[in-house]
Amino acid sequence: MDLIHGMIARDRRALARAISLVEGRAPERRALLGWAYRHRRDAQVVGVTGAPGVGKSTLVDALTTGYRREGRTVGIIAVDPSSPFTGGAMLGDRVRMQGHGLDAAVFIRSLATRGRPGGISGATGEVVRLLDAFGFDLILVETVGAGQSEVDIMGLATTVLVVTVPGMGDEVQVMKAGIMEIGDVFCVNKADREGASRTALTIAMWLDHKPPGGWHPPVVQTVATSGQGLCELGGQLDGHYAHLSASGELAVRRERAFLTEVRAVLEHRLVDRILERARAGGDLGELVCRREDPLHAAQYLIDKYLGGAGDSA
Ligand SMILES: Nc1nc2c(ncn2[C@@H]2O[C@H](COP(=O)(O)OP(=O)(O)O)[C@@H](O)[C@H]2O)c(=O)[nH]1
Ligand SMILES: [Mg+2]
Repeated sequence: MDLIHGMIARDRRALARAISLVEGRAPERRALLGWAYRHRRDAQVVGVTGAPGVGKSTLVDALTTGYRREGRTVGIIAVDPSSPFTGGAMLGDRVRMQGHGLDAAVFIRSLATRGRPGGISGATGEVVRLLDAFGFDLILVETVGAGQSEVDIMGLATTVLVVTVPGMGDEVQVMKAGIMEIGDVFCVNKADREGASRTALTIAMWLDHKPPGGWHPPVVQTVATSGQGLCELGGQLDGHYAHLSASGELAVRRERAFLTEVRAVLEHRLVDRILERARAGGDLGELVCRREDPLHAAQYLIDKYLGGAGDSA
């Protein structure tokens, strides 16, 4: 396929087109992903997550500046739930990242989630694969930290960076249910504001509850807009990667990422298949009419269309 030749020749337009085809689930998708898997380079993938407005995009931009200084190439994916229609990045992200827009060693792509639960991590994983095979040294994935799909996406990362801001320490208890658990490096951004040290301390204290041994997640204070603390943050991200390599945990994470992708494909396919058949068979309308509880309705469909393969509700 011409597109694959383009990817091999490191043609960015070919990469952009390949991503669009994969995202749009075009027929070429299989060949592209097959090629990407065979030519994987297993680049470091840093997942950057946290609530909207904490400064993730600004941090990604500043980290990228640092990586470029070291001569490393960077692929960036922003998973953007806010644009179900345009499929584009928030204007703010575009403007902010513009500094790297002309740098051929940096590639930025925004993925719209388009309200596809379960499909989000699938598409993201596939785009990570394309960027990896294309040959970027480092891949940064920015997502808004909320819910299971976020945790799933972070399953694709070798290193998870959780971003908070001063004052959010009090919310640690709430956050820990999800994203806090999977953080490898923590960052209190906007440290130019009051209370950064206290928030950092709260997070550090919470992290002390983690079982000892292995990697202990550091908490770094940063000011993304001025670059303060960015050197240390970059160092901790690299340090975590070095730890993963040395301890053998990197292989475990890669297996986990692989399974995350398999799972995403399965979810997508099975759910689609069951719903299609149920719709064609008139079951959906009937279930709605009967107004049984959703658990029973789902179990009925599983039993009927998966031959009772699902767990009993
Ligand atoms: N004061 C201060 N503002 C920041 C800092 N980092 C980011 N911002 C600002 O916070 C706003 C949101 O940043 P953005 O990177 O878009 O956050 P995101 O939604 O997490 O990606 C922007 O106006 C940034 O300029 C910081 O360290 N200090
Ligand atoms: Mg952002």
